[in-house]
Amino acid sequence: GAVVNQLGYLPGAAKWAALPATAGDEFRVVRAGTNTVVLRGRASAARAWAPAGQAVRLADFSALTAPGDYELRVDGQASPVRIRVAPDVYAALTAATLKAFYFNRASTALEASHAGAWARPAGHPDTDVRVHASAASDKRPEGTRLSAPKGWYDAGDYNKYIVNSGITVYTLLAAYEQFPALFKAQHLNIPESGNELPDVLDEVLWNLEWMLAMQDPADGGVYHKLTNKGFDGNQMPHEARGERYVVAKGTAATLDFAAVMAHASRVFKPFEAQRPGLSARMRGAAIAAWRWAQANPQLAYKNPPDVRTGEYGDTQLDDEFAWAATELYLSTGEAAYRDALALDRQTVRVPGWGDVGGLAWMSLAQNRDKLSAADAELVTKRVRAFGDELAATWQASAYRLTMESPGDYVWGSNAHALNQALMLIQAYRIGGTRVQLDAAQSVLDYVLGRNPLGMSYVTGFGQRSPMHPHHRPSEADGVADPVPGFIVGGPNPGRQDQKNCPPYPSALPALAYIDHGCSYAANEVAINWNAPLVYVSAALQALTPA
Ligand code: G3I
Ligand code: 9MR
Repeated sequence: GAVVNQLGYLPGAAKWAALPATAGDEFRVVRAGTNTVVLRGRASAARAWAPAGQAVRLADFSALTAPGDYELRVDGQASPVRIRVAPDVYAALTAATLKAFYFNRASTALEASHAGAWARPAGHPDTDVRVHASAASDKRPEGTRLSAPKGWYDAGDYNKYIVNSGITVYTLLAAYEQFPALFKAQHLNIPESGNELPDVLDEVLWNLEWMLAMQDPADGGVYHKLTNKGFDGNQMPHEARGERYVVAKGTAATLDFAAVMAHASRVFKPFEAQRPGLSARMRGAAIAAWRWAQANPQLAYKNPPDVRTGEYGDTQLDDEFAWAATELYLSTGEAAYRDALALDRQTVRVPGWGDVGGLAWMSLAQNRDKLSAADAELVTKRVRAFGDELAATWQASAYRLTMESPGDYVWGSNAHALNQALMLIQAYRIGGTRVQLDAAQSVLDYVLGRNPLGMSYVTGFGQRSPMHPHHRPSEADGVADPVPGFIVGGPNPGRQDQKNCPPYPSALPALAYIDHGCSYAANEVAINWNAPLVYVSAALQALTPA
């Protein structure tokens, strides 16, 4: 049948439904539970949409702006589809997707007063981890004991990875930086709620404190990850007691750390009275990390033979250098960092854990007042042009979606879509055009149900959402509902799951998905996938004209 955003639409937003090719020509919107027609329209002609190997028609009901509950009725379609229009349709989503980070906290018990049915004992204290052979140094030989508690579990597994933490923390802090009013008004019911910081900053500090402990004070280098040697079984955190290690320092981890700490030092600067010395400490940590990376520019991480947890390996490090240089320049104003950035040689791309160049452009766009007139103009031009490209893809798409190419449907495709939206929003914010905002909205609609599977990919949200994410606590806690507020990776024709997992119903890019705990390639959760959902849902609320 017809599919829409299952949470609904902001009054002023663009509103699209996708209809089967067999749908009739006319659609009507009626007040829920009545036959009172408030809008009539004609569906677009059927067009083939390659990612799902099927033809689709579209209904544009953007003219429906009055808040309320409605039904979309389409000629030739038996069941009507519920539609909500309201200014607060995404408020609970933004809060829950941020609260999900709290649910993934390491080293602490989740109390029922904050976690409800998903309360659990503390796991992974990480106060006594060993230096792995790959990370050994003179002052810290193999086997040295370190303390690096807190942080978030990366995903469905219980390990902590600096590279993936980097983009995640940045995205959350950027959301706060760009839309502070929304986050200051938020009450997440986390242990720190009600203290002198906005909840989002308290939550991010949980991970930043861990990250700071991952830097070797002797040389500024940063360990790539803190993990077990192999993945844990399907156990609760407190039952997973495998030996923990810090593994190899690496250039990508150290540069991502430098970028995040430099950025965080700016975000926390106004909170000097509440957190004395924190901003300066982060800035110092960023500078020390940068120096280490200058001396070790090519240490691409690879798992040592005895370490089998997530690799987050990346050999292309230009973008990490550019991002770190950008953040250090914006935090210190020092010309050396601006020169290292080599702005004119960087292209704008959709960010991801292994390609962080887009984050540099995002910070530059936000801080054009700190750039020379020529650089500010270049940033404006490039970021807008990239937004125009994505918006043109959206306009030409039979599904009205930026996810048009097979390469978009990677492991974590839902987050790739959201990061496209994030870049569209950067363009819109610096004098871009309305189509960029509308294209970003369509991405949110896609992950919340306007997709060929009719799935809202966020646990606990929408009429049909994942019940069996690859997330150890959700699988092992004995609670029927998964931990709420997590977006799953989504369709991934690569289907890199284990052989004994059930087959996917389809291998087509936008259909290659299965709601099964076995499927880490399509149904895992991850911190770097939730962060752009927090960002995009907040941005659309803040930016969509009423
Ligand atoms: O870069 C290539 C691209 O050139 C090629 O066209 C494409 C075709 O398949 O593949 C691209 O590489 C992919 C890579 O991600 C970059 O996107 C790999 O196929 C794909 O297997 C790889 O997936 C990563 C996965 O770990 C396996 O390493 C995911 O991005 C990454 O999100 C995921 O992260 C895991 C952690 O390791 C462990 N914790 C859970 C987390 C989420 O599943
Ligand atoms: O749970 C792990 C998940 O976080 C990773 O994304 C995935 C791929 O690296 O691996 C999962 O762990 C599985 C491991 O690779 C093989 N044995 C079974 C583990 C749980 O399904």
